[in-house]
Amino acid sequence: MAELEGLEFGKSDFVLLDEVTMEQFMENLKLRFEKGRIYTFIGEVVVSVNPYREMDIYGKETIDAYRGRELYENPPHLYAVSDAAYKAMKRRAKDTCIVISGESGAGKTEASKYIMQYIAAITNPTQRAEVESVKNVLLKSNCVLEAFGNAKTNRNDNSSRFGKYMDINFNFNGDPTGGHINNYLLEKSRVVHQQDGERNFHSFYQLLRGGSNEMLESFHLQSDPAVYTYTREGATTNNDRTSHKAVMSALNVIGFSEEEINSIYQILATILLLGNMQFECDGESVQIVGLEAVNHISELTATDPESVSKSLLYRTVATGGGEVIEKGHSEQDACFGRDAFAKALYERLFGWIVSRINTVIEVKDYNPMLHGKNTVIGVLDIYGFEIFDNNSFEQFCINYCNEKLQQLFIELILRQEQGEYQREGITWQHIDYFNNQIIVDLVEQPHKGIISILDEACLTVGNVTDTVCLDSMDTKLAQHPHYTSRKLSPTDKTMDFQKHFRIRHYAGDVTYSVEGFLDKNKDMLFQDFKRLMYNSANPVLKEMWPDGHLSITEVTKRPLTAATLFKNSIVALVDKLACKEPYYVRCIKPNEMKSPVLFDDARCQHQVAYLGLMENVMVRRAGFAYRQPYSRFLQRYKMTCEYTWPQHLMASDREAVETIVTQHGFQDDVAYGHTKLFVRTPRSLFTLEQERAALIPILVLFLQKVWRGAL
Ligand code: AOV
Ligand code: MG
Repeated sequence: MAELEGLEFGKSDFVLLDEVTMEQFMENLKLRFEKGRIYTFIGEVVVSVNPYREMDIYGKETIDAYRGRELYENPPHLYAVSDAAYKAMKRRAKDTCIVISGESGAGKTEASKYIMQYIAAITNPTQRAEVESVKNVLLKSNCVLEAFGNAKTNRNDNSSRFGKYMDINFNFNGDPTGGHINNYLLEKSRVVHQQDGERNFHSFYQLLRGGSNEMLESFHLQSDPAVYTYTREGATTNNDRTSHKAVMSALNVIGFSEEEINSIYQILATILLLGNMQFECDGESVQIVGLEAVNHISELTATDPESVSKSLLYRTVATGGGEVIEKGHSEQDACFGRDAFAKALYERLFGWIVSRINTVIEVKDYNPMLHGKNTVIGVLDIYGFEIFDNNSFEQFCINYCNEKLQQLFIELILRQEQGEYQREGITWQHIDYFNNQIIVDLVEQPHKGIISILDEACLTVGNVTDTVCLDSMDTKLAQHPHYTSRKLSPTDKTMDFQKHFRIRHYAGDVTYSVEGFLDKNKDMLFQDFKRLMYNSANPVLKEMWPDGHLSITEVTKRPLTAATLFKNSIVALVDKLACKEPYYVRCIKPNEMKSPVLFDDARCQHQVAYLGLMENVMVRRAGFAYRQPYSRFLQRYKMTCEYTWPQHLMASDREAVETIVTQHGFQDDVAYGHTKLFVRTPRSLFTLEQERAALIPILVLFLQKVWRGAL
């Protein structure tokens, strides 16, 4: 409980509020934001408000102030929670994780970078070269992943369009020995289409703006993004040029070879050229307009030009009789195939970059018998809850993921509290709060949930359209309290009767347009493209397409759908997090204008409500707002009691603590655990803190006199 700042900055821990009301909560949050105090605790949880300006609070001095200190010894900060996670890992050999949540633009990715920088700064004091190199790669990986996985959206200029969970491994010394990155569902539809005002992934603009003339020339590219269909919507910025340099240098530091780096950019160029490819029908068959692009693509992908055109114009199919035939595309199919190919190229490139980084950072030669337990700190930075004007399959997946994380938050915060009371032999008082399991079930329940209904529609042979699938959802889910069926609300003006359904998420209502859901869920890519890439003479490209060796007759098994794959990966992620000791950073976006001075009360209150922060405070206070090991309590407050200052003569620290508590008259407000003192209301502690603060100057004077020999 950090009461080290003056009260003019508000309460640094929400458990210290006089009363737990939304009004007081918001007043405190706003005051702190206005005073430049962007972090506030709820016990061990850090609530962060995006400052939208550079803050001078991340430098070396601040790092030194937090290093090795207890949570309540300093004002609230990301560093405090990072240090707590690090200490738990080092002292108690606990695997820990830091889960960062909040809506799009709330500051999650920035927070995750500060956390990693802090961990890098406090480890490896002896500067061992191999540890330094691991740290360097971990830090540099952010730059590369952001270039390829982030984009400008209408909510955030640098929005993460993929989820990232990074494990950092530590040896018994507490120094990083390696790590592993898991990435989740890259929003690949962005490669071929962006909403108004948004951009494609940064990497494209960085290449066009930052790539050298020779590079662009050899890739047959022009530097203006407006020339390319896939990048036409967004403009380049000066930032793109500097970022390109930084990304190139990061790729080098991580250990990508020149050939690999070149291949990465050749793939980006291929995608841009593909996007401009047009088809025309001469009455009988479909043709590619202008064969120059085909030659350029074949050169960039090290494939032969005939195979490139063939895979764009035909697909190989196996007939019922086992015969293999080539079927010409319609113009529409050719466009669909081209876009699917471009998206898949990018997705595989991204996946390959992540796995390539993983091979560099994976822990090598670790022998637990020799080196002790290998512990980890996991950092989760995943896309936040999204409500756009037009919400599609991607928002559906992203918001489902946020439901799962909210569910985990509820479980862990409760479980952690309960566990602590049990361990310490103290009775626990139950607090009720909204459990979003019902929404999680709506999405993921077998047979009845939305994902199952989508999958069923994708597996059905015949012409099942998005609207037919929506009919099925409406019928099956009409009664669900968190699903709004069109059939029950035909007069609702905000919902297009043909296309939309609505989910009441824990964070608010979101109306989804079902258009494109089935295609995105099926995520179909003709085998011909896979084979084309597998046959590339470029080993880097070939490596990304191992499944290309299958012939059409061998491709019998239906692949899992995109939604099911995503669900499985999120379930695995939640399992991974659940077995670690969790630390939380809850990010709040103060306004929609990216303004450093505007605190939009209604928007903030909404976030506080749906993040469950009020309940979080209540849980902390209901039982006991504050707990501390006896020895530590004694060290801090022994000066406030004549029987304990400077040394107590009692049988145990616990007895000494009992004496202090009784002398200050709040014995009815505490419980004595096996190793810790539990205090119900913060007010009691506040009295002690004030008394301590008043005594310190007297004590200093006293000590000065002793030193000078005046006493
Ligand atoms: P997000 O990760 O939560 O959104 P970011 O971390 O990208 O959000 O933050 C959005 C922007 O807010 C950044 O680009 C910075 O300009 C600013 N910002 C955030 N935190 C800080 C800070 N501590 N100090 C200064 N500026 C900050 V998303 O990835 O869209 O869900 O998918
Ligand atoms: Mg982000």
